[in-house]
Amino acid sequence: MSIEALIFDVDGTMADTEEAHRTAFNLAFERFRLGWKWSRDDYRLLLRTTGGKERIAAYIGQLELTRAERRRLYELVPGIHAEKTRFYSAVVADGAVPFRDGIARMLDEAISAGYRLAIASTTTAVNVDALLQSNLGTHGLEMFSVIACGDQVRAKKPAPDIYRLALRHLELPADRCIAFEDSANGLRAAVAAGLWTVVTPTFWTEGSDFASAGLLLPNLGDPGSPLRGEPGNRLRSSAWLTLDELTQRATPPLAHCAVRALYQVSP
Ligand code: XBP
Ligand code: MG
Repeated sequence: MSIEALIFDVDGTMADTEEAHRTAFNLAFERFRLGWKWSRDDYRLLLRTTGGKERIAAYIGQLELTRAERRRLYELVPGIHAEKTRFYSAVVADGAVPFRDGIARMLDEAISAGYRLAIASTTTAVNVDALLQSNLGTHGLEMFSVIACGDQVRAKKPAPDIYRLALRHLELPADRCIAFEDSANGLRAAVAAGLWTVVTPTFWTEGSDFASAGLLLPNLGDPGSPLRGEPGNRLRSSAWLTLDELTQRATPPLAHCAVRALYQVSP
């Protein structure tokens, strides 16, 4: 099967965004005078819940509160999250959050080779727009055939729904696509949707269970920022992940497919 599309997660994968998210959450909590402040350690644990609204609700769920107070706070979640999104998207729109090493290069290589690009993210749509436009320019969104994100699906990662939605809009089977992720939740979602997945963890997700990843790297690397110990440690051809090596790795060897097909044909 030949690869036809690359599907990117956003937060942590395309850019290391979670410190900006954490800061935006804390600014929103201040604005609502809640007395909450998420430390880096708090946030690393809270990131196990995907989706900002769901993360705030999970935090409220673990506080010692009266039933009435808990209900009052739950009702505030959409407003708190909207304020957080205003803070976050403004910071990103100002260009404060650059793409990770290798992302811009991989996008360009894929487009030049005639592959289609897609997004499958848990984050809010306005955040995706801000990040793509600040890093790729006003036409940045046009590089992507499909942008599946945020509340377009009810069940967020690790559920496969957002990846299945992206595949449906691409009108491609999973084995014609490759996913890029940074977290255990994201990897589980992509693998459950049948996708071969490259994982590039960040500080917020390193040390998680990435056993089902097709390839695990610190980042995609670039000629200007080669990966230490490559080629040889994990990569075969260069000190950065090239589109050629990526697609060779994601496509099982033809012989293997042929033998398997023969086996399935013969009774
Ligand atoms: C990561 C998430 C998001 C962000 C915060 O999304 O789980 O919730 O942490 O963004 P992904 P929102 O890795 O799938 O891109 O507050 O907009 O949810
Ligand atoms: Mg992510």
